[in-house]
Amino acid sequence: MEGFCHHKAYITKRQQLALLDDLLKIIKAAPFYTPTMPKTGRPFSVQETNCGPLGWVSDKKGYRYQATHPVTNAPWPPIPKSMLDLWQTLTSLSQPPEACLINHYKNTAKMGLHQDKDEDEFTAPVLSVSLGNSAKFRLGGLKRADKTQSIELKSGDVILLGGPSRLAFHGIDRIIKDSSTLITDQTNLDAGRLNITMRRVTKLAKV
Ligand code: MD3
Ligand code: FE
Repeated sequence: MEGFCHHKAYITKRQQLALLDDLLKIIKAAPFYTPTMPKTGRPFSVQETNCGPLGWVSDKKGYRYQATHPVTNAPWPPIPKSMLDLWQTLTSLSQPPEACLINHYKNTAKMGLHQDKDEDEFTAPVLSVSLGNSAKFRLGGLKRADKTQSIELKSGDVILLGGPSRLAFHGIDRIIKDSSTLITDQTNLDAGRLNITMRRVTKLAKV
């Protein structure tokens, strides 16, 4: 798919440990919550939290971006410098990401095929970092029925979804248990996998 770029093993083990440390601090300030599906109220199998000026949330009322945690009502913590640096290096955009969504997958969690369309700006790419156990990621086309491919995302991989791929259907089929030792029980994260995505939500200013 045009605009899709997979940087395998982009983040070193040391950087992954440092990033995990940053994330654990964020999770202390903004604990994971279990989002629910709009209308049905069915819980996601993934737990989520955010950092940055805006966070993506889902509940019975719908999907949206908001400045505060839906359970604690506190403002989201700031995006760590390591993540902002990664955005700057890989996107070359002068304007920072506004949302940084943190997804936690237990080994049995998955995410159905969907498009990310809740933003007002689609010219900026989405940047995603994988930590912990590997995932079978599915990437399709612009229509749900388009052909899909399966891609393994490992700890330290970074993917960029720019151009047409920004609106591609995608999902997580499954997590591969015991495929990484990065996230241990002492992190209170039940092993599993973390995925961190940064996005532009509002329109980029004309510079
Ligand atoms: C392709 N996350 O947070 S990351 C999501 O692993 C999401 O947690 C998955 O889908 C995860 O919305 C997949 C890779 C990813 C993220 C955003 C995309 C792929 C994307 C946006 C557009 C197209
Ligand atoms: Fe998505």
